[in-house]
Amino acid sequence: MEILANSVVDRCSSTNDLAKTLAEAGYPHGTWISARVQEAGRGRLGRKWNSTEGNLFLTLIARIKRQDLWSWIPLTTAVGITRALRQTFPDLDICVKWPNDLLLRGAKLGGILCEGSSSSKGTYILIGIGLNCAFTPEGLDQPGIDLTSAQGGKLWTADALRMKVIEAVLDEIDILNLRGKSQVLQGFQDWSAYPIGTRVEWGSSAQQTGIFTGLGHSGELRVKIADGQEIGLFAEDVRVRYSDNIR
Ligand code: BT5
Repeated sequence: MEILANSVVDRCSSTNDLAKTLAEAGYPHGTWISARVQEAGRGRLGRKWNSTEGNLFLTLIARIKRQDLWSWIPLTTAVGITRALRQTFPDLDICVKWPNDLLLRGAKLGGILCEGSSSSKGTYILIGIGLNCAFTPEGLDQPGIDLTSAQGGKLWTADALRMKVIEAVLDEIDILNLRGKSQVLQGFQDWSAYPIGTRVEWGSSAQQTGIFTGLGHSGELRVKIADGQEIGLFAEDVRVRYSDNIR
């Protein structure tokens, strides 16, 4: 099947799979592909992404020369989308939950799945974005939310928001490339779902807990653990210890 770059297909397994085909064919930075339905939408660590029609499913190809910036792409994407959504929906207190979640009222509004690869056509990162525009899927194993219901019912579709999201992410990556991490760090500081000083936990054991102290050079979450030592978390699922800490 030929895939038309920068287009919306009716259905596919995952837009990250279609984007991979495009990236392997040499398509440049900024190329995107979106689908109305994903039959095997995925999250991180083998989890599923509910992908029924109405919400946004989108993947962008990023080709970034500076390797030291690659690990910042998930957070840069989250900050860029948050910036755009806050402009469009000034009454909604949309937050970034490190490293890849968009939250609203403590519930999941969107998620980001970045997958990197390298081939004869160069190195690229696939930035997969799922955003609940029109409705919240039923049967999620954690609280979810969508823009339409959060806004009081005026229908917001994927079609209305797709180009805003694409432009916002590409702009934020441009600024990262040109000026470094300061804008992403500022966005994260302003919109993080929990502030520095919050007690967080990760992994399956309640003993894996510490105090969030900031972000490290690679965008990792720095936490101070029981013995006073500071460690970095790179891809763990971090939970806030007390739910009243979440904005
Ligand atoms: C993510 O994973 O949050 C990344 C999701 C990325 C989805 C996009 S859609 C376009 C592109 N193509 C793909 O195949 N994927 C990307 P993670 O942090 O692992 O969160 C997954 C968890 O979120 C699930 O286990 C559920 O608990 C929850 N979840 C699933 N679907 C959801 C939805 N539509 N809204 C809110 N939460 C959801």
